[in-house]
Amino acid sequence: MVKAVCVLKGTGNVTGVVHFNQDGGQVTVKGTITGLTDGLHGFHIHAYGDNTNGCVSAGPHFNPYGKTHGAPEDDVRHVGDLGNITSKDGKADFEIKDKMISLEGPNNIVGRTAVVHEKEDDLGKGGDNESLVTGNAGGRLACGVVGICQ
Ligand SMILES: [Cu+2]
Ligand SMILES: [Zn+2]
Repeated sequence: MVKAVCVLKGTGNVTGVVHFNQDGGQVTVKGTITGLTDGLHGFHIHAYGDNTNGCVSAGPHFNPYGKTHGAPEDDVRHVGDLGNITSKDGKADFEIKDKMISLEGPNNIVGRTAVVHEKEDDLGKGGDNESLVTGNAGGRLACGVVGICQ
């Protein structure tokens, strides 16, 4: 089984660790992120493993097929669209099972950046142009490059 991990950091007090385990055509994404305001926060894989100028250097959502932004369960979505995570009492414990991201092949997210956002991702249903690009999820609070582990 291929496994990867990502440590998220930013300029504020949001930090976290996210594990990715591939099992056949599905990847389980399991993580804990602390320091978020309570409620929903967009969580995506962005295209580049570059954090030289902070999380903004990671570029747009990972989108190898040139689709518009969507929900994880949509056929039309960016590969990197993992939806929202929910924080409660300053802590987000989450588990996402996704059939589009992969730890190998064309949809490989290894070497790319996981980002948690300031606001809720509207999943492409916000009715404006930005919704179809970023889901209006706002600023990038913390991020980290996804790397292979044992
Ligand atoms: Cu994002
Ligand atoms: Zn997207």
